[in-house]
Amino acid sequence: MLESIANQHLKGWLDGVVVLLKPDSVRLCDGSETEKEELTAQALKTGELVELNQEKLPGCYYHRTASNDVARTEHLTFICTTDRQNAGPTNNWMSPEDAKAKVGALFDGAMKGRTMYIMPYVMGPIGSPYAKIGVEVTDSIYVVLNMRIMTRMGAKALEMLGDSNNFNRGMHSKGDLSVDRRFILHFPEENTIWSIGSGYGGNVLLSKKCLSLRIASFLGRKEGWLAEHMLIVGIEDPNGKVTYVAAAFPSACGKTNLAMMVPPESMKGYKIWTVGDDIAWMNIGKDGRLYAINPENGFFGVVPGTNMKTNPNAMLTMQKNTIYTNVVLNPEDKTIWWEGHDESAPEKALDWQGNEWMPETLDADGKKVKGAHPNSRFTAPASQCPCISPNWEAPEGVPISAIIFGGRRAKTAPLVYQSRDWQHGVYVGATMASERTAAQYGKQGELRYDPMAMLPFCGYNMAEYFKYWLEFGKRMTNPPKIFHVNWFRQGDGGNFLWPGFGENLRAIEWVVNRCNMAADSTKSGDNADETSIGFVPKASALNTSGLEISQENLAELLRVDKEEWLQEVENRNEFFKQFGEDLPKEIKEEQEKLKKNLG
Ligand code: SAT
Ligand code: MN
Repeated sequence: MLESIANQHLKGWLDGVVVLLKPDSVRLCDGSETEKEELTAQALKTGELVELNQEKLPGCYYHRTASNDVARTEHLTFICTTDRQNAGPTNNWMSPEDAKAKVGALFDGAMKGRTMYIMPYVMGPIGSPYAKIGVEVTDSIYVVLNMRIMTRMGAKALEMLGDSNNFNRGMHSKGDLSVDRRFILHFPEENTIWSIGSGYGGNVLLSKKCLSLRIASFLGRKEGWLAEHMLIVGIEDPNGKVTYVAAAFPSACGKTNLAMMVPPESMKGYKIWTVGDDIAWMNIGKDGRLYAINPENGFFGVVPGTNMKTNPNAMLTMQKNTIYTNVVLNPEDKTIWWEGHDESAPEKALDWQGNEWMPETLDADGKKVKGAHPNSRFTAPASQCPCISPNWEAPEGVPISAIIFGGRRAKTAPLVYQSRDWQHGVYVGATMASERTAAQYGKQGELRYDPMAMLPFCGYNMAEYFKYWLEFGKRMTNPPKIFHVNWFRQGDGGNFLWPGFGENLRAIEWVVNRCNMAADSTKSGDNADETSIGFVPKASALNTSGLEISQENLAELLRVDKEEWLQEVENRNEFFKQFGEDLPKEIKEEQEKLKKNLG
């Protein structure tokens, strides 16, 4: 089998992998339809997949993970750099030697009695100068079928690789699916990933968080580009002008919804074009602007809460050729359901663990048992999205006019504001946070800082990452403007002040106007006020036509409260302490400036 592989670097690596993993057989995936049908048939036979109703959901299948294996396991995720310092205070670290000894022993013979699938894949549009190649081996058909959707997988990747040695080496085995023997290891210096003991998306689709963020952020710094946890979206105004923005949010802040947003009725003529919903690779173009590609080929999105009101485009994307993981299965007519679905729950079904479930099922505490796991997912081809951008596969990417950072903050952060310049913008990204309210789990007001939404995904020392961002800005003659948004500000009674969803386009419209204004947008102009935290829209500059919102609520949404912000500065100080002397002086400068501005 391996004899057919012409690339000697690849063959050499695979020879070693086979000796270690000892699979019964080996299959090189070509990405063809025939291969998909064969593997699907096998997975149906073993129960790894369940065929869904092919009339209602053509090409759709259902999968359940082990019940201890339903999300990324950050505490079992390691950055294995030679020098511990290079992983930084926010990552788990193991030395490459220790990691290979310890986890190599788990890989030894892990594929006995199993088939090893070899998947060459491309991240980024085929032929793009910014695309990267990876090869993942796995013993899971579910992983192969997901990777077919999430990446450009198969013969075309081998073709693009040619005889180059420049590819990511990814080794995955389900192992015995025990949490005690689960590890997700990154060796950035060797462009290598090892993952064992899991069958869940982010741990095993090595193209996604492992390669496209952790390894790519490391490579990006070395090679002069950015790998970011950002959606990419084009906003077409009524004149047909399209402005592209990239946006980073921590989880549960509506990234996929924003990427596929439907403009409100009253904003006629606006169109939203999705380029990506999770990851952006960004390079500086010849014109000194920043260009973004979406390295992925599909969406791996959260399902609960998705319906025709919250995200019709996501709903339409997942009507065919989709793999559903850990939702409710109606065994009668082979359809699926989840909490927040448009239709009412089936009267009797199987929950995400395969147990009999009814909508009224209560747990020991008398609470309703959820049928779908809160982190249940759909995997669907990006090309099926009704609002996919005609430029989503442009080899050079799309030009980014604005970078938007966002968090979930009940107080403090206004609906939208603009940083004064790149350095201030990096500070705004570095101090991104989400706050819990009493209605949610955790302590009220408890803040979790998540710089650029990259805390779990930065493949090197985060203090160095801040430095790299600061320096990167100086290389662009025409850098994007940097903004911050908060859709979640609350009034004193705990009510949301902003309606969210499609109406968020009103804040985005202000962002776009700030980017495209003829006057110098490093000044306040007539659509913004300069405040201690940056430029905040004048209430009159936000388009509120067709929106029911009181002047008081609007004023509250845009208010910068001195006391809240002084407290915020204190909290940021606490968070930054872990970086010690490594924290760039520019970040300290911005922190001091903010404090001074607040008086
Ligand atoms: O499972 S993934 O890590 O890919 C999804 C997510 O958490 O964003
Ligand atoms: Mn993500």
